[in-house]
Parts: sequence; C-alpha cells; structure tokens
Amino acid sequence: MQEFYYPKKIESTAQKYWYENNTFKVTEDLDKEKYYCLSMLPYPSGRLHMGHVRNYTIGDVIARYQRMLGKNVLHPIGWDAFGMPAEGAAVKNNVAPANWTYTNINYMKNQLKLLGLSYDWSREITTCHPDYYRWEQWFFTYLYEKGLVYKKTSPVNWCPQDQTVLANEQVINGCCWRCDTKVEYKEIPQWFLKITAYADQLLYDLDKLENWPEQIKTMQRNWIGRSEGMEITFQILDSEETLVVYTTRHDTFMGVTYIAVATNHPLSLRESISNPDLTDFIQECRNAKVAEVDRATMEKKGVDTGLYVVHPLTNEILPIWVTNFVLMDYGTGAIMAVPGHNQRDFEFARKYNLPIKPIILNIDGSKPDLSIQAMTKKGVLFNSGKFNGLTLQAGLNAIADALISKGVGRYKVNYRLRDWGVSRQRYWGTPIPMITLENGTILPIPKDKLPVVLPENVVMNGFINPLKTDPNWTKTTYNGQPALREIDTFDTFMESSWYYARYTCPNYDCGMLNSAAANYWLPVDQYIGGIEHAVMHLMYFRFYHKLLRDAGFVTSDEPTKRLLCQGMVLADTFYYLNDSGERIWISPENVNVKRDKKGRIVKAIDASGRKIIYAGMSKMSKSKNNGIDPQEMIDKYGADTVRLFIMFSASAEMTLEWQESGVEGISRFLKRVWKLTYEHIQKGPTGILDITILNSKQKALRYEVHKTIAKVTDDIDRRQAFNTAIAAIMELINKLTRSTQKSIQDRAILQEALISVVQMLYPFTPHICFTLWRELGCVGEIDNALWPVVDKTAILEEVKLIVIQVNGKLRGRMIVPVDADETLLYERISKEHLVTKYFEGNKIKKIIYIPDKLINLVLN
Ligand code: ANZ
Repeated sequence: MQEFYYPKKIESTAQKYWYENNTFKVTEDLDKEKYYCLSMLPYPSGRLHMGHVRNYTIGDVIARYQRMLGKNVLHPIGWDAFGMPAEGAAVKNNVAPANWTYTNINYMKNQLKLLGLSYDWSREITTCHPDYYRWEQWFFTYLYEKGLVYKKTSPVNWCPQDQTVLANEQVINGCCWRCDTKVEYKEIPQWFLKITAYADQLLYDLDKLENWPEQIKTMQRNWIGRSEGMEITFQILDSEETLVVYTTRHDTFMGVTYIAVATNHPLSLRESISNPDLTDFIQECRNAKVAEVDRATMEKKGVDTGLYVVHPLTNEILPIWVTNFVLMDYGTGAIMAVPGHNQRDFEFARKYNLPIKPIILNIDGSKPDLSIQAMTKKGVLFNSGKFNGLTLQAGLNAIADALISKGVGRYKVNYRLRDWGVSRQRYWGTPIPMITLENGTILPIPKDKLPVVLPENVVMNGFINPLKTDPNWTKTTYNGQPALREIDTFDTFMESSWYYARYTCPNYDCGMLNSAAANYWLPVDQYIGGIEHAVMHLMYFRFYHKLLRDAGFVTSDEPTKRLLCQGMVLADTFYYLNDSGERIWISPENVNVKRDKKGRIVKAIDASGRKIIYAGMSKMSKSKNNGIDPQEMIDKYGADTVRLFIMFSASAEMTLEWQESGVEGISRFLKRVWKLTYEHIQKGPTGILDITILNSKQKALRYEVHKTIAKVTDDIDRRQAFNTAIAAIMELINKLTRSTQKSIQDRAILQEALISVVQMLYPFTPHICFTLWRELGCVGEIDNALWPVVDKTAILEEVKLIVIQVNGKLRGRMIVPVDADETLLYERISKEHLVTKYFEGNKIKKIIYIPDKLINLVLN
C-alpha cells in the first residue's frame, strides 16, 4: 500500500475500473428489490457549476447507499439539451446551436465522470436527439386525438423591429433586450395542453406524497389555486342578454354597487365598436401588460359602458364598467364589485365616484367606517334586508339558496391553474408535429411519418427562427395535398416532463415506453433537484405521469415517492469601486483575506495589493463573480474531498457556504483515514475476531463502532441527514486513532472497524474506499459489498454506560460489560487513574451503586 494518499491516482484507477466493468449498468431483475434514484438532468450550458455538483453528489450518495442494501439501483443521467441559451451562444460564436450543445455535452460528461458518479451511462438521454423527441411528438398527436390538446390565440411579447416573439426574460423595462424597441402585445395562435382537466387529481394526489417537502406541496396547492364560489347571472337592463360573474363572497351580495368586466371580455370588445373611449382604453391596457403580481398595486382604471344590470334580489340598477383589474382568463372575466368590503373595488369606486355600501358590521357590532378604506373582515350582515344578522357561513348559505331558487346562481369551482401553453417561437426545440392544409384544416402528422426532424445544420443570422426563412422546411404535403408545417417548437419543459420514464427503456424503438420496464422501475424512489422547480417542472412531470397512466403505459399515479430539494451554494463576495463608483466584483479565488480568531474576514486585498471590500456570502453567480469552479477544486483536492465537503458542511436542504478552509479540513480527514489504514496494514495480517473473549475495553471500542453504524444508517436512510452521518464517522475515526493495539483481538477489532468505516464512507467518497477496501484484503470489490450490519449484541446486551462519582461529584463515565456488578466496577475503577486521582490518599468508606446507572464512591 502506498504510504500517502494521492487522490488523482486512485480516482482515475477506480473510474477506469467502473467504466471498463460497466459496474453501474442495470437491467430489470424481478428477484431483486428495485430502487430508482434520479437527479434532475442538467442543461448543457458549458461547464458544471457547484449547484450541479451538489445535486449529483447527493444523488450518488443515495444511489450507492441503496446498492449496498442489495437493491437493483437505477441511477441514470442525460441532457436537457434544447433551449434558448444555445441560440444566443450560436449567434455570438457563429456556430449552429446543435454544435454548441453537443460540444458542451461532451465537455460536461467528462466533468461528471471525474466526480465518480455511479451512473448507468448506457441509458444516457439527450433530449435534442430525434430518437427521444419522436416519442414526444408521437404522444402530442395521441393527446390531440384524445382532445387534450387544442390551439387558441394567446398573447406574446412582440418586437416590431426584429419581427420576433420575445420570451419574458428578453423584455427589459418593456423594451426589446436587443434593439430597445418598445415591445408590443400581440395575439398569435398557440398550442395548449389541457392540464386543467387534471387539476383535481394534481391537487388531491399531493396528499399521497408523504415524503415530499411540505413547502413544495403548499406551493403546488397555491399554484393550482382551487376556489369554491358561485356563478351569478345578472340580467342586462333593457336587453335579452345576461352577464355572469364569479364570486367566492356571495355573502356580500347585498353590497354590490357596480359590475366590472375585463377589457377583453366579449361585452367590452363589442361595446368598443361604438365607443371610441373604450377602444382607446382597451388598446392602452393591451400595451401595458402587467404581471399578475403587480396587479394588486397598479393604478386601477376603467371606462363606463353605459350599460346596466339588474340586481336579482333588490332590483337595483348597477352600472357595468370595463376595468384593467379584472382578468379575462379567471372565472367568467366579470365580477360583482363590493367596494364596502373589498379594497380593490373600494379604490376603483372612490376614483370614479361610484356608491360604496356598508353591509358587514365590525367585530364589536358597530357600523364600519368606510371613509378611508374598505372593511375587509368577515362578519355579521346588516343593511342586507332579510339576511341581516347572519354570520359569514349562514349568510353564504342563505344567499346561495335565494339565488339558486331564483334560477340565477349555481355553485362553481374554479382553478388558478391555466392550461399549459407549449408553443415557443424558437428554433432550437422539438418541432410541433402539426400541419395546416390550404383550406385551413389543422391535422396531426401521421404517426408513421414521425419524427419531424429539426434541421441541425442551420445558420443563425440573428434571432429570427431559421425554420421561418427556410421554405423547404415549412412546405410539405399531406396525401398529395400541399400543407404547411408548424414552425414553432415545444416548450422545453415538455422534454423534461417525461425523461424520467424514458430512462427505464431509453433505447426502446417500438413505442414511447416499454411498459414492463417502466412499471418495474417506476415510480422514482428518490428525486433530487433544486427548489426553483417547485411548481413548473414538478407540476408538469406529475401531470405527464397521469397522462402516461391514462394512456396505459404506467400503473402508478405519481412519478416519484420522495423528493429532496437541495439548498443553494453560497460563496464570499468581494468588490472594489471603480472611478465612476461602480462595483467591480472580484472572484474570491483572486482575493487574499485575513481572518480573525472566529474566522471572520477582517481584511482583503487582491494580487496587486488593492484593498477589496468584503460583501458577505451570496449565491454563486456570474453577476457577483463568486462562482467556484468545481473542476479547479477537483484538480486541487480530488473528487472525494469535494464530494465529502459538500455533503458534510450543511444538511442537504440548507444553503451551503463554500469555504476553502473547510475543504482543506476534509482533505486532512481523508489523509487521516488513509494513514490509520496504512499503519494498520503495515503491521501485517490480523487474526480472527473472537467476540467471546474480549475484555471490557475491547468491548467498549466495538460498542463505538456498532453504535456509529446504527447512527449513520439512520441518518442516511430515514433522516437524510448526511452531514451528521459524516460527523459520526469522523468521531469514530478519532476514537480509532486514539485506541491502542496490543493484542490480536485489538487488531482484529480495528480491522473490523476500518472495514465498516470504508463501507460507510463509500457512498460519499467512493474512490478512496475502492482502494482501501482492496488494501484491507476484503473479498471482491467494494462496489458489490453490502452495507455494514449492526452487531446488536455489541451495542445492546454486552455493554452499558455507567456514571462515576466521587463524593457525589461527576468524575467520569465508563463503558462496562452489561453483567458487570459492583465488585467488577470497583476493580476497574480502582485501576483508572482518571478517577483514583480524586482519592488523594483517602480510603473508600462506602460504595453507592444504582444498577445500570451510577456508582458513587464516598471517601473517608
Ligand atoms: C365579490 C367579492 C367581495 C369578492 C369581497 C371578494 C371579496 P379567489 O378566491 O382567488 O378565487 N374575481 C373573480 N373573478 C375575477 C377575475 N376574473 N379577475 C379579478 N378578480 C376576480 O378569488 C375570488 C374573488 O376574486 C371573487 O370574489 C371576485 O371578487 C374576484 F368582499 O366577488 B369577489
């Protein structure tokens, strides 16, 4: 065995072995329990960043641990390879998006391999390959036939200068990010998936996900936004027409003073034809598209239509206003305004001098003061005719009954969730497999004509979709008739919605999924990814699983049982101010720091000696130039150190502060493990461990070993507290280092202990463990070894912990055999200098022994 730990050498040996032996390749094996461990697949942006490394290390720890439990573990990886950055990079570097993407994949693949991740590389998926997306296209046409796909016009950001659609992130202060032209609102036809048809299932099945973080489930519930209310029909005055509103607060029905409708409500659009003020207002609102979050705070505006409705219970006449705060795509696009008790309605009424009618009493029974704001608390009704005196629930019930019996009300459930718009006006994505005939008929491309392959060899001469300027691409035929292809491509969330299922049969070419394989592996047992995917991706992939189930591919209801969302990786940030007072961010790698005793940074200078300002820790990002390149860290310390640091320095869900001093500490720890093993091996082979002849000291050491195994197992498995598991292993290494080896049994225990340590460290630091396992003379490779088993006799029955007191004062603790009596205890204690030093020549007068707990030596 080498005397010193050289991570580079042992890491490449282990990686080569794994690669040559296909160690992590798996197939379905009905005799074995399966375990599917999945980390979210990366976007091939160019280089791995620390966030990736954290995600994939956590996944690898879990996968390797589960393998050691004897399970058949599927641990795949692939590339979420379509997406906008490739188009930007292509224009910048004058390469086709495909080339850029494939080059990045190659580079990042090597980086992943250097981390020693236990992937089954034979299952690698690259989502921009036609072999993958052909099934996505196939499924889309299948869903179209099932009525779960439809086309409708929908607004986009349009740059009139570039003649192109812009993504939200390409609109900066209402202007195009490239040419600064004011962005317009435009409606264009787009494809939608009917996720709303699954809203109830997506909501209720959240309750089945016991091992999902509560926070994510709450975010999903809010995103689905189930709302129970009523639709109420108003008769328009002097007209046959009616207007339907949606409300969740029909208890306030007697306080309605006007009706408000959305600018794109059919009534608004129709009235605008004869009302120029209204036309202008609608146009103005269109151009000032407001994000939903800003709606609450924006200035409320409106135009009176001159139309009225009749209140069905009081026959009062109420005006209809077109407003900028009612959304067309929620409820019915029309509301009943109750300005006395809704702040938004109040502000609008104030602005346009509309009546404000109080109908809910304050909690103390007094009448509300509506001179400054609405009274929004729920309470007892007044001013409400026969409903006076009713509390909230009684009011809701009584008014619902009244409206239903008049035939003007019905209960209605609404969702905030919208259907999923999947059209993207971009080139680098999966072509949408639909065509339009000359007579306007829209048809799916027949299944035997799929895939529609995206041309990869294109020139990006700006941001115009190259498919658009290629007549050969758009023109096609259908049964001999000329037809036009879609030039839009799918939202890339489409690819990431089902990749987890395709991993179970990545090369299957007779269909989208091989059900036998899919049902063997699914659902995913553990999914790991960033919290930023809490709603979109994690909702779409749950939706897709239900679609796959209803299409007969899978039998489960949910795609994954357990979810872990890892925290962000933070690093120090440093800057100096340039001549114009701008902050220039400097990479922590280029700053020399001085720290105080507590490790706080007190001084920082750069290479030129310039004084640098320390700005605390924040998420590793390009904008603050504080990203630490994982590659450099691996080169410097080895993958095992980087992996162990990541798992040790914070629990998986918490933010992780990158501290190089911490990395150095981990590196020292691994050197200690190496040294301890080296010295042990140098002394030659060990004898056989015979647990029947151990003395109490030996039993005590074995107790520590097995107690650690029990704790580490529980930490990794149930608690997923990897950091405390590692801390326990570190503590054990300290104890082992301090232990002395005098007898055969001492050495046999150390051998047992070191083997256990190697087994426990293997999920975290597989390379060093791969080598140490061989050096310790164990059978086979560690990759096939099982997780260490706790010898229950070592921790429960054989030993116990006794507190030692001298004259009632705590003077030590001692691990003794479980059957140790007073005499044996005394015998042992009298040999322990750590205790006898308190005797100071005095004799023992009395021994007080509380069995299994405490021994108190009372002196003369
Ligand atoms: C009268 C009322 C009185 C309301 C009151 C609230 C408080 P949730 O729970 O989120 O579903 N609303 C309905 N459709 C709307 C639309 N398209 N655009 C904007 N607002 C709309 O919210 C339901 C409430 O949101 C409804 O109840 C309606 O205002 C408003 F004291 O009706 B309410």
